[in-house]
Amino acid sequence: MKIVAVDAIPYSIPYRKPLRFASGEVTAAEHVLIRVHTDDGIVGIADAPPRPFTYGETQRGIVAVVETLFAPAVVGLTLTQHEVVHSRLARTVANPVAKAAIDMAIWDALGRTLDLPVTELLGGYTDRMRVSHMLGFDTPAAMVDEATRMRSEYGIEVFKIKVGRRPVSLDTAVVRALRENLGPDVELYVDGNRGWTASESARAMAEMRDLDLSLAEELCPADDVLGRRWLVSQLDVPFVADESAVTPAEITREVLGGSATAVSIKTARSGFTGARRTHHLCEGLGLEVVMGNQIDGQLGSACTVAFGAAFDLTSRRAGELSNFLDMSDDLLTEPLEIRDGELTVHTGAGLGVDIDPDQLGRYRQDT
Ligand code: MUC
Ligand code: MG
Repeated sequence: MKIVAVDAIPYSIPYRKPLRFASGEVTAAEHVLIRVHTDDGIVGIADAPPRPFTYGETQRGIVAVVETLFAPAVVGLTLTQHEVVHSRLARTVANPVAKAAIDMAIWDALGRTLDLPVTELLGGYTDRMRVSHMLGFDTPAAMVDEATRMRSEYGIEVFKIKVGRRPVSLDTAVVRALRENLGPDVELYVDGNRGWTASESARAMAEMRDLDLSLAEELCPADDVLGRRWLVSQLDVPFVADESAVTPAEITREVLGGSATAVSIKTARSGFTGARRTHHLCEGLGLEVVMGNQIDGQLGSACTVAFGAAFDLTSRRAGELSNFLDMSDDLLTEPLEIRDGELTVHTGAGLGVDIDPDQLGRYRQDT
């Protein structure tokens, strides 16, 4: 049960179709595979997807910080010392994605050691989640086509629409076209990645009042403190804090300050230990929660569904679990499958998924 080594392996897999949004775009999954080795010969895995435009972490930076700082901090600990790992890594204020992947690979190694699924160790509430698909910037017709295909091929009935462009009518036209073409029964919500000002957001939300949106996420920057409070106070849907509130302390500040009324939990930047803290805080505060997507591949999505399915609160809403469908390939031996709009947690030990060594050999960038 003792950690003896941590590897950080950079790899790159192209996207079939780039994902564009107000704060950036992703054309390839340039991620880092984290492997935690134990003295029993167990190997736990997790994925670190750098999002430089949001948190400043890069692929090379993640490899470097894991090798020089975080691996030495956890080697020698046992797999059950989640709180020691958390406190040692938390000395570093930034690098949420690198820290999260180490935490989740340790949980995977623990599950494999005990021959139990991580989702059961975390909470074991259910075995599946409904899926929400994230639609990146495009024309109204292309976004309607994509949503229609996701609905007919995978049964997905929930869509998060990226907004935050100027003029706001570029986006409001998309949302209107989606509602008109998909009908009243699909769930639609919007995510601005801080692209609009508070007043542009207010204008756009007023223009879309008849479109039955269920949530609005990060429409304007949290640092526009009074503007955002003013915006949130006039909305009739929950306002989701995503990149503005990563830690429990940030969530507390945003919510008590009136700048958010719901929270996106992303295992890719919180790990399981941090996400569990966030879940408990949200439950205590009575906040709605969305399991978010950090533009994850299949390994990252396996982590999100393992955590989301573990609790009542996190499994109520559809989780953002489908962006791996836009990748040209992936690393797992058995692909994740979305059926009838749901993703089921793999039932094996740990995360229940394994890396295909040939696939890793093909896409890794360090050999
Ligand atoms: C999201 O919900 O914002 C886009 C940028 C990022 O960090 O995550 C994605 C999705
Ligand atoms: Mg977001």
